[in-house]
Amino acid sequence: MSLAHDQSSIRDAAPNDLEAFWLPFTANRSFKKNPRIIAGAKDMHYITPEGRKVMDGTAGLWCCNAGHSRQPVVEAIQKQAAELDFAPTFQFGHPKAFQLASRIAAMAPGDLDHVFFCNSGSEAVDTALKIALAYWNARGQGQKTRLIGRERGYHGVGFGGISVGGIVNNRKFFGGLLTGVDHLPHTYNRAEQAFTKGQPEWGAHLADELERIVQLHDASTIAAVIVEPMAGSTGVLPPPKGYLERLRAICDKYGFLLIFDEVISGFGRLGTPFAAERFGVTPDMICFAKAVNSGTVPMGGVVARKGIYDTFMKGPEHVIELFHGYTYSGHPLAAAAGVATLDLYRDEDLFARAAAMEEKWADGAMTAFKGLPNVLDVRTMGIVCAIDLASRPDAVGQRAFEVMDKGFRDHDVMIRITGDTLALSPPLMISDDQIGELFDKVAKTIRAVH
Ligand code: PXG
Repeated sequence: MSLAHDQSSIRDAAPNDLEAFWLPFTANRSFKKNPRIIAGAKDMHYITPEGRKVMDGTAGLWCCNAGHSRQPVVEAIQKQAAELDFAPTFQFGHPKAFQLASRIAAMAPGDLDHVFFCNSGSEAVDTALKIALAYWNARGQGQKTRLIGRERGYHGVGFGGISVGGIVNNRKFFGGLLTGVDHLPHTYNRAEQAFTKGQPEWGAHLADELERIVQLHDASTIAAVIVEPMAGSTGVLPPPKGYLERLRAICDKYGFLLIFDEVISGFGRLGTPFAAERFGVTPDMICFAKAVNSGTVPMGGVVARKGIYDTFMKGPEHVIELFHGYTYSGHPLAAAAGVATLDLYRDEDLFARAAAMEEKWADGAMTAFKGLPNVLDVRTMGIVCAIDLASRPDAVGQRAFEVMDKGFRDHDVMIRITGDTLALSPPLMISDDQIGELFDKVAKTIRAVH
């Protein structure tokens, strides 16, 4: 291509044309007719191109737990870009990735001591599933290949993640998926659980469905069970009291690896570094992403127990132990942002702060939303709240969509939706007053949509 041609194609490209970008998980045609554009962010707010401040009720997409464009994180990324932009982590290494791995391992419970980096939650899930399969192989039990997920589970959009996931629309258009997958039932029952703060009393027995799956397939074929300790994306489903403990006990009884997908629940969202700690249940692997660096640079990872890592560290020392990894595993910018973000979480004591705010958050949410028109249920856990709205008979999801849209345009608040459920999960730096302001804005918006 000649330079002249090059320049003319640059000139021909219309500035800010919305057509070329195919937006993910978005109604593209509707968006492009009437877009919601964000041009800036600081602390608790997004800023529109016209300079309007919109309160971030969702920490982006459950990412920005430290708040937006925080100075220490910004500076760490700038400094890292100038000092070392990229270095491979295949057969080489750089200090920030080691530093961040050590920090995350120290935060993780028990002997979850080893961190494998990737670039998203989806890759974290695929990585954990592959480690599980390779682990049994390395132990001479290669027949253990079956993976157990859960209905209404969200584990990203890779083929592994949608196979063990349980969201119908994320699965039904994409063919046969992985074979040898089965699913536990989800844990939500409105009649038993509506308007619960924290963990519902009802539902621990649903973990026993794993026993039924064992009867069907035999324990010798099952490699791992993967669940979100608190299902997030599917509408916020806190685990029933005793449920995760039972799941752990059944996995131990039969020798299955238990994987917690903490892509949403990690890094303080539930008031502890990981939800595993809050619930007192230690899995064999934890998937993380998003808030590891407050959403600033794409990063995900898997924390694995020492016994899993050690299983691979055998044989001749020059041979690669796990044939898996991504070009950007432990990318310097993501890792530097991670170290600076973990410093910020520590220095501002943001996880303990979230734990201390939880009661006020839960009480405030119930007061603000229970009894509003069309509200069928309100659930809270940590600094998370879900509000189920009644679906319009002819248009599932439309009422929540209108709340999200109107919230952004008329009430200066960003709300996340899934189906007809609204989800709130603001940055953990939110103040008491801002909690009141957020609930006020959301309640006003719900009232404004019929
Ligand atoms: N696991 C879990 C539990 C997640 O919540 C992923 C894996 C995939 O992460 P990536 O980085 O590949 O997107 C997620 C992502 C929502 C929402 O509105 C949630 C997610 C992503 C987008 C929207 O609830 N979670």
